[in-house]
Amino acid sequence: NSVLSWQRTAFHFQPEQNWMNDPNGPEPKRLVADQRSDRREPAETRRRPDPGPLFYKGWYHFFYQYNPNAAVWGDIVWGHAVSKDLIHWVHLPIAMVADQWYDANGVWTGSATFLDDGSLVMLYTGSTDKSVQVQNLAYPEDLNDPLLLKWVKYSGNPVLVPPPGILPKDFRDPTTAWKTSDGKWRITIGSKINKTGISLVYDTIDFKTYEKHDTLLHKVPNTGMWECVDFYPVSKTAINGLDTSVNGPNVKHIVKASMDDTRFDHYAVGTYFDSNGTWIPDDPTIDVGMSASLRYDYGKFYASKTFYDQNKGRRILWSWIGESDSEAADVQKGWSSLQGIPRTVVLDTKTGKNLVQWPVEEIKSLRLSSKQFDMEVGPGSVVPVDVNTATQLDIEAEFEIKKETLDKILGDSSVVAEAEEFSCQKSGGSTVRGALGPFGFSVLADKSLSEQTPVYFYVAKGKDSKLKAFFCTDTSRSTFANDVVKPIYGSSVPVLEGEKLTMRILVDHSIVEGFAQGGRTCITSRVYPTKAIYGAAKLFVFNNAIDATVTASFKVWQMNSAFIHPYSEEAVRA
Ligand code: DQQ
Repeated sequence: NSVLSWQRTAFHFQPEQNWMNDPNGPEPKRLVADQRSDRREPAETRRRPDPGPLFYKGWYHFFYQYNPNAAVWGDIVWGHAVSKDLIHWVHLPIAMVADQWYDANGVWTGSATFLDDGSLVMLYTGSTDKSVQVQNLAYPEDLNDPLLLKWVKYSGNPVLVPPPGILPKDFRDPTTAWKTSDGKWRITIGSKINKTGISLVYDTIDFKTYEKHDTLLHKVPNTGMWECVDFYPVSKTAINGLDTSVNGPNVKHIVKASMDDTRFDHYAVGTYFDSNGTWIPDDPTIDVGMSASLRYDYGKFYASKTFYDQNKGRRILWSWIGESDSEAADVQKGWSSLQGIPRTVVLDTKTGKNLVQWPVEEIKSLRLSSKQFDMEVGPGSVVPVDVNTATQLDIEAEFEIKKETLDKILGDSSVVAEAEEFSCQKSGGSTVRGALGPFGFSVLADKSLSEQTPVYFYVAKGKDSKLKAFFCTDTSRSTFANDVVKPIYGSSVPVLEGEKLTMRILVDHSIVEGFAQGGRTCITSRVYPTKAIYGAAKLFVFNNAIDATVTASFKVWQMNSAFIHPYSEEAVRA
């Protein structure tokens, strides 16, 4: 029906049909059936051109967890596609299928590593004929083939089996390898012991035999199974990305784990010790997976993986974005899940404490006509933004609260500080009014706003009398459909002295990606309007503050669709 067909995206990567999950070099996991509202799987990758996606002989390669037979998780193989620019894609034949005893129950998530001679190895998790998780080695059959169409599985597989003390179903998703100072390769693999999430470490010379460390890369109690661990360096000073083996005094290291229990991707910034392969967080109170710790994204976003793009000297983050509707709806649509727009990821050199993520620059090639708007939005107002259809948009906006109001609220000791009490999830969504917010955009709204998805800032006074900002997306009124999970998402976002409040929003049919303050806090949501579709989808700017007038300055681009072609000789002719 036309409501369901409208939901298919126009510039996000999706297989032609059926189920997709983790970017691979990613890996697999349990069955859909025992998965609550949560039909998702993660993945990861890294180092040189990392797996997951990787750049090889002029093409970006994207491998992903794929079910060729249905729009639900199961029968997992490695889907494969190539692109020149991370935006337009050509689907390729399946790269690896479950044809060996050591991957009979699925070719799960893995990662690629570029060796010194420019060749490539892939390590992936196989779920064996007995559902034991083991690590396997594969490599391209023909390194002269820029499309890397054929993959050969090493005859000595599996190369790693669960070590003593690790349960057979808790050993998966090998990372991209990085170099140790004595010239060996090192990988880490997520697991758990009781309720403690851990990351095991192995050294290898040839990817066939491995030496296990007695120490772990890291562990955090009460976080459960760590899936799709990612580990990579970021520069403290430069805005370029770093290849996975880079280390030195100006380098911090990120540990990311996809938390199987909560289905969130958590990371922390810390220090890596090459001598023994361990890592410690800069701030132990926000360690990986702790409730106060950082997340790549506060919406729907899991099993992500980074890779170093040697073509442009940047690190890119890919993520599996699952559905928030029902499995029955997915079966009816014939597809489930998509990949987020790839993001460049760097350390926030201004705060030194968090990453910043931003859609890859290539996305700008899809921008069509634009319109600039500059307006004052008074307390309690909703203003339609005249942009014709609003189903494929890129919005960049700056907001400023009138200085008089701000000074009055922050300076008046009788105005109670409320920021410490606020949370996007628990404080009631975009209709709850405070002195200084919420304000932002309602996307995918129908004319009467009976369906709408507000993406907004909430700003409040903190106990130190300074302004604190939150970035939220409220999907609670996004659809009349009753088979959809409709959370209010979000988190705090650092706003530094002299900075305006800025946001960027990408809208593509059923996905909305929001980036606040240059990508310090990000929220991806899936929305399934029933009325605000096709020409009836509108954009509004709103200000629900009680006291503050805000100045809104923003530009809205209509976005073109990407070409995502079936495989043919012609489609891959460079
Ligand atoms: N997905 C893969 C696993 C991984 C999980 C299976 C994460 O390797 O742990 O499809 O989503």
